[in-house]
Amino acid sequence: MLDNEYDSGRLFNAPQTQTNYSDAKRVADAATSRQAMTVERLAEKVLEGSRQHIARAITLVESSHPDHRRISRTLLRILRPYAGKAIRVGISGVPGAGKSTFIDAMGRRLIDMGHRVAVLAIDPTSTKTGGSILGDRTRMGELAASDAAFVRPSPTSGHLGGVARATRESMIITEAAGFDVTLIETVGVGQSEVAVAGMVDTFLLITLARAGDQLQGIKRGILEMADIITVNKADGEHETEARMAARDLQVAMKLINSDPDAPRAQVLTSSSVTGKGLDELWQAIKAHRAQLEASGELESRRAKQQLEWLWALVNGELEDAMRRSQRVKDIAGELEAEVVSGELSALEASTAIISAFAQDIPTLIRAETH
Ligand SMILES: Nc1nc2c(ncn2[C@@H]2O[C@H](COP(=O)(O)OP(=O)(O)O)[C@@H](O)[C@H]2O)c(=O)[nH]1
Ligand SMILES: [Mg+2]
Repeated sequence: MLDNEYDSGRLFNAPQTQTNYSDAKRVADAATSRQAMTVERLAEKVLEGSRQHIARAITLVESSHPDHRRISRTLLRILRPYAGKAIRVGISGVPGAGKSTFIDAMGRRLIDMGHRVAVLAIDPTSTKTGGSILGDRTRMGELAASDAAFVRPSPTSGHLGGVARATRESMIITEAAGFDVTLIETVGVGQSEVAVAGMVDTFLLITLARAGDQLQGIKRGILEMADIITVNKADGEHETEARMAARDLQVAMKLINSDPDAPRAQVLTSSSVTGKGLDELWQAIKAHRAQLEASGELESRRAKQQLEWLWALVNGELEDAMRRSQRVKDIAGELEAEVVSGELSALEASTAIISAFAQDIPTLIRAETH
């Protein structure tokens, strides 16, 4: 089965070209500080649950270097049959809603119950701010210290497509390594939610009661995606307020969904500080998963996710190839100017760009199709 020179070759050879400096450097650093090993050996170590090798495998799938992508594909092909059994939960909510604190509190609870918890993130903004990673490190300190948890900050390789791919593939790795709950935190600003919804079984929205926060800043689309909603920080003087907000939101959910037959999201309250409501929330997540399994929807949901993912990959690859195309680069500036001045219609210009791109395709996509 493993017939490719890269498959049985050694990992982390120095990249010949550095298409993405930071990615290439990370893996190259890994090469100098660690012994090279074959992809089969790496997969074995991941399956044994070696934390060091799980981290190394994730670094590999985060890389966008074509050589690393090829090795990643082999690694994932070996690991995929061992993945897929975990409970996958996406966690969304506006910044400050308490996602990271919740994951820390819930994660520790799940570990006490005997689960092994992987925490991943999709945060395409983390490249710019770096803030959320630092925040998560301190907020999830206790959880991260546990042997039964694996906490990995969002990859910072740039655009959402790349970040989402890395997170999805990291999930295969942690699941194959025996982590039976995957919690994926997202930033709560839109597109990354869609990406997370495309890879989890249960989508949990964390919201707040105060000052109309529960609807402000949350796009209707995100509410529609939610399987479960919790009004968080239901503690101290805000507990009653949170309960009332949850009741209102439960009523509002009836009106929000554009599909009247779609199951309505359950609305609960929770506090990561007192721990109140966390058990109920986990029960709701488990019940949702059980219902998906019983109705056969889990399989169809995951199949649909795979198909959406397939076309996202095709689109992403085409877009990347388009950006690399020299022929497109050569004519784009002039065409843009002509469209702006009115000499050329956008339709004519797009035809010219696509024709130029079509001539370049055979060389641009070669690396991905062997
Ligand atoms: N009172 C209260 N504060 C909380 C709770 N959860 C989080 N916080 C606080 O809210 C702030 C934002 O939390 P964080 O987990 O970083 O939010 P995130 O941006 O959604 O990940 C922090 O100061 C937390 O200490 C909670 O359940 N109750
Ligand atoms: Mg956070």
